[in-house]
Amino acid sequence: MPLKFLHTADLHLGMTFKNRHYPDEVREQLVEARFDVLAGLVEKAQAEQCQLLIIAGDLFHRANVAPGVVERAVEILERFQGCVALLPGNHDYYEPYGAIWRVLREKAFDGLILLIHMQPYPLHEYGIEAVLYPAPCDRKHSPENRLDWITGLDERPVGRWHIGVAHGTVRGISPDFEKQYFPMHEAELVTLKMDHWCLGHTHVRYPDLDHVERETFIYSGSPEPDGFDCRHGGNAWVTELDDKGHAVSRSIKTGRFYFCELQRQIQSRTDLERVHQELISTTGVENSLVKLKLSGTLPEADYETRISLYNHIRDALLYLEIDDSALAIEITSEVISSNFPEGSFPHRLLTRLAEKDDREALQVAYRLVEGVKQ
Ligand SMILES: [Mn+2]
Repeated sequence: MPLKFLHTADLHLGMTFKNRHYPDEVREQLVEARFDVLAGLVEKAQAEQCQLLIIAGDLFHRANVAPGVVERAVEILERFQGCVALLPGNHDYYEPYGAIWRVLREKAFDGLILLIHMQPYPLHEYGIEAVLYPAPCDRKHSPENRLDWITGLDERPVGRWHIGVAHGTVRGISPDFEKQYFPMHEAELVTLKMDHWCLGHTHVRYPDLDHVERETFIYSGSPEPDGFDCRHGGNAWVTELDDKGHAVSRSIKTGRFYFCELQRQIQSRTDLERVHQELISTTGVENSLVKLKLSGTLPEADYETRISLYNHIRDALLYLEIDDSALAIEITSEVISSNFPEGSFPHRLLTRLAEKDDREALQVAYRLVEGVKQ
């Protein structure tokens, strides 16, 4: 019988989303979504009949997250009728007397395995013929990973499957310019001869495919997007290891919210309405958080009333941030005449550019003379 497990990481429970000016009700939804996705993962693992649920670090956002957050997580995880293996990541790193790990030890249920020590964790007593080899984080940053103990191991416990669980970056795959996130090398992971490596830290799945086979390591990515640098719908892996130790992983969609950044150039109210149409025809628009950058021009009257159009777009979305600093009033002969006396240098210059229909030069020149006027 193959071994089947669900692999996730980077849920960041306890994240408060105070980094942006989200309205309170949006912020609350983002906070709650992290607990909901954990509950969803447990349900999916159950429905897929997984024997094991592996969380490869950063289940919690901070090492000093409120005890209530940890208790809620345990209550959700306890619903899973298999084993839960939990690795400390660099956000929820292991400290023997740290809030998270103290509460977890106190509230632990049978089947919750805290991968806190650099030692093999055989799962035979849970009816699983696998051995887990963790690389637990014990601080926020480290230039060295926690894999050495595996190399130095004299003998491995008997087991049909040997699975590594690590949190940190892999050179060339996840950005770590200052080499402070427990950096690993793919070659190192290969040398350690595991049947499979479940990694956490990078919030985007790797490989970015729906189906992968016999990869040395895979990152689950975050199951629920948490910001504008996380442009996917949230994923997790359901992995099967066959009797020969060959791994096949299937990506499952897990998230609710979707963050996206758009840039649009507009020249009329119709163009802006088209952006609105484009957004509302996207599925899941009500759960979308959008950063929209507008450039181009609008006729004066539309420019003056653009905010009501923005609000119209905003109503369809969960959250909208608009940057229209590159959007300007369209310069027409009326605009020129109402701002500059006829015969003046600016009037003559702008009128000539308007006649040549050189929109870009006209906008630049208008901005310049307006600047001088002030
Ligand atoms: Mn991390």
